[in-house]
Amino acid sequence: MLRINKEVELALKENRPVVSLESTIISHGMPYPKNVECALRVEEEIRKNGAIPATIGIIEGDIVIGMNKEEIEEFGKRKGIVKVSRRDLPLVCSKKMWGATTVSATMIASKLANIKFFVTGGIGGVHRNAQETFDISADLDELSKTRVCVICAGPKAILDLGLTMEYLETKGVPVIGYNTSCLPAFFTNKSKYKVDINAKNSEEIASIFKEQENLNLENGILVTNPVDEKYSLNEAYINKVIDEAIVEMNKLNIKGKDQTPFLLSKIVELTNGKSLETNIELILSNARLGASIASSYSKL
Ligand code: PSU
Ligand code: MN
Repeated sequence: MLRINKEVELALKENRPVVSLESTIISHGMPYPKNVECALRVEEEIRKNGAIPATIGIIEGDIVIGMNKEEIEEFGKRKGIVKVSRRDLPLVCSKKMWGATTVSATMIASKLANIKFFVTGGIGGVHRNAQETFDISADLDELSKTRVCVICAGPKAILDLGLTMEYLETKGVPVIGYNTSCLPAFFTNKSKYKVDINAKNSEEIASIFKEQENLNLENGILVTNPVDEKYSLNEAYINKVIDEAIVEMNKLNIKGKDQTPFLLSKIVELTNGKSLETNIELILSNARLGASIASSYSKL
């Protein structure tokens, strides 16, 4: 069921730093060919910073830990790859299908393979108007039960950031800011919400995760890394774009797991590709931080 590539397997055996990556971002988060280019650059960045990358996806029912270049290319192009969260895992695996793993499914796969650090762009969260729709990403519940350190650029402003923070608090998930006291919001490097702790370097974050293990707390922790000021979009501008995209989504009656992919591609369209550039830069930055936390951890 798990197919771990040799390089990753050896690194794990020798306690060298390994960082996992998701595949929904490739199949449903960005257009081709930028998605493939980005996925390969992220892997390169992780290597340059001293860790081994392991991009995770499901191929004909096998959970692949550490896809090769050809497989990543296929995830970027192939039509009909299912977006897989926790609830979809047994279905896609038993039917021997192809599946792109979201944050929740990638956390589960990482834990199964004993990978402790996972880099992504943004996590899912509590959607705006969730009071009526009940739309809360499975990513948040996964963080409450699977001990993996997830490095992201914060929840996107397509979500309700305040409710997302409340939910994480209820579920016992610590939210760490990397050199920031306020929660970054993906396309923008700040928001009006506070993180639980401002960590100054990767050693500090590695030791928080170590403590989580020592205390035998089963849940994950969330590291939020603000996008570089140079690529951070203007808050008023991006919020206007997001509002417009949400109106369009409701008009088309798009529901459930199709909402996030729709909003992401609509935002790329409405910003003439500007949001995509920011998206790529923030993932690269998260990759550098993730590799550095994983390296610090292996020295503890
Ligand atoms: N945020 C992004 N890009 C993405 C996603 C989130 O900036 O591609 C993906 C991740 O895989 C995340 C998923 O786990 O969307 C959340 O989907 P939903 O909102 O349906 O739970
Ligand atoms: Mn949802």
